[in-house]
Amino acid sequence: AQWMFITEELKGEVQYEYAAEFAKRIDEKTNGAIEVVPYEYGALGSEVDQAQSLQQGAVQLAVMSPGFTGGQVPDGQIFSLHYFFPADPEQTQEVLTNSEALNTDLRAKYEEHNITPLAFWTEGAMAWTSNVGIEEPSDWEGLNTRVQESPLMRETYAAYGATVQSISWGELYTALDRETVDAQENPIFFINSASFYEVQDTLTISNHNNYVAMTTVNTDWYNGLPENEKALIDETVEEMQEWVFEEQKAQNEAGLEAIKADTENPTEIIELTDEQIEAFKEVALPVHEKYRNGELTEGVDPAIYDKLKEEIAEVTGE
Ligand code: 6CS
Repeated sequence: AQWMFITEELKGEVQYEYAAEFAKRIDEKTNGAIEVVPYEYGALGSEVDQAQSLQQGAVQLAVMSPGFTGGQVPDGQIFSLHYFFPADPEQTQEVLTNSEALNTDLRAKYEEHNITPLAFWTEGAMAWTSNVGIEEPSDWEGLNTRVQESPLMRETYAAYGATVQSISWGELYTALDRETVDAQENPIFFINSASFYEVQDTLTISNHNNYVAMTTVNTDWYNGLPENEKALIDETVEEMQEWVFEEQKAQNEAGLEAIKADTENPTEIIELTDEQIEAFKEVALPVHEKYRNGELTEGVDPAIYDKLKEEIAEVTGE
């Protein structure tokens, strides 16, 4: 058999390397009987096109960012709330791996759209880049920032005074360079590998949330597999949770060093102090309740929010 596995990133980047490692493990476990073929971003269109390919069964597996299906699965937007998940990435990963709200309840919401998320994992803490040096909420005023296809992201940045634009990451470098977009958010490894820092003067280590990706399969295809093949997929996805955590950690650390070392494209690195983070939280936290109550985007299930919030509190002990 041959299974297609699409990703939203390029060779060397976390999502693609995940698919390549998954392919290697399946090959070893089946002595080559099942071949998994990883695809880079762009091979099958934009991230939004890719989500459709998975839903329609044109491909069997995909690494997908919930931000690109924010309109279809409103509850998937929960990952883009600012300062909701634990600040510590290990704790965030613990929640992502074990949460019932995510792995059972949110999974069911995606399955209504023929997408089965088998696992949720972080690609690292998000950082902001801009030319103005974002240090306090009011620095966002008048900035047009790039986000994924998630209505909540619009509301979150609106609370800081910014406007947003949804484009594919493949168009982002040029948009920043031409200043049709002023700012963007991504984990540091990606800011380095996609070279966004070359066309931005400042990088703010804000830790406002974690980039979350999902390992997904086409629901109909997966449900139709023989039990042993389903088990093979499940077991491999589970094993890879630890692998991908280490992979993103190493890539994010190396990415920060590479940005600092590029003296031809100097970037001012701003690390927010606890006090500065508090100022962002003051604006961001009221957005959580509004999201939960469905005031910002329609169709959100408050029970998922409530359960996840409790699960987070159990992990952080707060
Ligand atoms: O900014 C984005 O849209 C892209 N960022 C990452 C880290 N992965 C893929 C995604 O499309």
